[in-house]
Amino acid sequence: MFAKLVAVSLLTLASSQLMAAECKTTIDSTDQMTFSTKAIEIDKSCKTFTVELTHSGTSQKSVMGHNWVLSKEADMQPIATDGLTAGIDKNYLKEGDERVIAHTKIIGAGEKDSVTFDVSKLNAAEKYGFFCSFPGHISMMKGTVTLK
Ligand SMILES: [Cu+2]
Repeated sequence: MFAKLVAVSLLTLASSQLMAAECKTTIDSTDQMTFSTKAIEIDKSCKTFTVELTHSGTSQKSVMGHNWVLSKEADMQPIATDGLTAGIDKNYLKEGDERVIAHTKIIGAGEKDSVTFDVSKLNAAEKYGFFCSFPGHISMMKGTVTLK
């Protein structure tokens, strides 16, 4: 009887923690070639995670466009390099690049886009990062993604 009560209250606790986890975040990008955050933490209890990208600048996307791309940390620069020639219509990403875990489209001032991905694609032992693949932006526009 006691054990059953404990099990029930543990279940209740677990589900309230699930509900408490924030499984989405909003990131702003600017005319100064910056993201509003350098680090994203994803709670392991999230089944999916959503990133909404906004652009608070005044430049159109052909001039100062930004996207949000998620990959393993080691794949970030190679993905950006391979995306250089893809063009803005392909979001400066090589078509079918399997190293890309998730990405938004390239947006300009006043626009927004969001992407939702399965958290099960991430492994706690691996290092992940995010960046903008617009040519030249990865040097300033990047950060870490941690599963915790
Ligand atoms: Cu950018």
